[in-house]
Amino acid sequence: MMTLYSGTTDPFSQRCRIVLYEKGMDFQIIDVDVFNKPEDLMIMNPYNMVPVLVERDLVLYESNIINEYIDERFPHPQLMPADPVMRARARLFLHRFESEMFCHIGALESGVQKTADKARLSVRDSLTQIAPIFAKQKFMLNDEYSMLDVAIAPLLWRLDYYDIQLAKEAAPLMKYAERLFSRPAYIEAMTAAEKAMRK
Ligand SMILES: N[C@@H](CCC(=O)N[C@@H](CS)C(=O)NCC(=O)O)C(=O)O
Repeated sequence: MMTLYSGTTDPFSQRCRIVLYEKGMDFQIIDVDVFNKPEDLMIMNPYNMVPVLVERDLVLYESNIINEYIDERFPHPQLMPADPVMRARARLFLHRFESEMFCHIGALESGVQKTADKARLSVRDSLTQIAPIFAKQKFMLNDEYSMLDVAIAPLLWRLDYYDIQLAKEAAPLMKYAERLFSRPAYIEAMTAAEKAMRK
């Protein structure tokens, strides 16, 4: 059975919880207090961060790497596209999410006003840029739910929590976000602390 070491408010861990619930197989989740990390976390992940996935002698870290492994190990429903061209496009999107948006999570959570304000503007601009996609299609890659939707959902959930305000042009993005938030696996994968982030 797979075991996920997961932070209860951590957007990266939430990504992995979503995939585990989408797959509907047996797994165990161990909640990690990121302010009081267990000593063995450093042994499992040299960066001493969550999420970490353990399955027998396999130990993985990095949310997107964990999620691709779960997707290949339990192929139904498949979250990475089967077609190599679409798969490559999906990986490029995942890379861009990290370098344009998720790289700002630390700053948004830093409690340092100036740093957080700069991060808010960058995230807002990146999200505004992708908003028009949803006037044409249901999900990030096409009309099918995919790993890209999993990867971005935790950030969309935290927009109010991070005090990121989007302009009116981003309305299609928020409609899309509601579609993601209403999925049964999304709801099941949320911790109590995450539920409390958004009214
Ligand atoms: N790129 C990593 C990021 C993981 C990450 O930032 N984890 C944070 C979550 S709060 C963490 O464990 N921080 C603990 C620390 O920095 O001490 C991923 O995708 O898994």
